Amino acid sequence: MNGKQAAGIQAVQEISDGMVVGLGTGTTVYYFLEALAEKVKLGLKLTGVATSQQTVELARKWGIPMKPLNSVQSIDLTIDGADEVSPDLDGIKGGGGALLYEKLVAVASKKRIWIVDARKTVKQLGAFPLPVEVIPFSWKQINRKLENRGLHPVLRTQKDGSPFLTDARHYILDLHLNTIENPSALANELDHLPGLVEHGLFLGMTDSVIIGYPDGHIERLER
Ligand code: DER
Repeated sequence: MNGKQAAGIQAVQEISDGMVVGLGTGTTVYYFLEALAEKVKLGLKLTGVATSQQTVELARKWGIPMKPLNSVQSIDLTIDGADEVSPDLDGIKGGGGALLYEKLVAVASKKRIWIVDARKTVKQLGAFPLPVEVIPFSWKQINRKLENRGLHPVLRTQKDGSPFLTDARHYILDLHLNTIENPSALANELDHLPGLVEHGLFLGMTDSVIIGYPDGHIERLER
């Protein structure tokens, strides 16, 4: 077992019959979905709301019932991964390219839990490049603005060198910042940049974090 698997399996304990559950995206969530599917096979009733096509395909393969976000009134609990988690449970997300739909599902959720392995916990955010999702139509203008602000943007590309496309068909610029002194000030600045659709600073957007370790033991942080 690895830390991601331990965290993913542990998170299934949070799901009870009849819940509407936000299904995050990424390799840790993969283990959560795999374990959740076993409970569905044993009769657990739930409605999943996926945060990416990648998650839709996994949930469909494993028989987890789903509805689109627009078809549910609210979400009881969202389980998602994260790329970095700070001591005050702020985080950087978007490493998997799903940050826009993840944030929309997160803000529609009564409760949110992140599942991570121990490597994701940091003293200060920023070592992981901060993803920002931008509209292709004006990405070069936005890239220049971010460069002029000293935020070191790099266009995320696929193996063939073409721009990575999100499920919403946007581009992603990864900001290589090393450290982020004031996450809320940076989030506020990015929120007001025309053409920048969303960023990977998830501040105050989780209630708990389940940390998994390779020996299978679990730590849990509460807001
Ligand atoms: O894109 C995201 O925010 C995903 O949740 C992802 O980056 C989580 O990371 P993982 O694949 O290591 O679980």
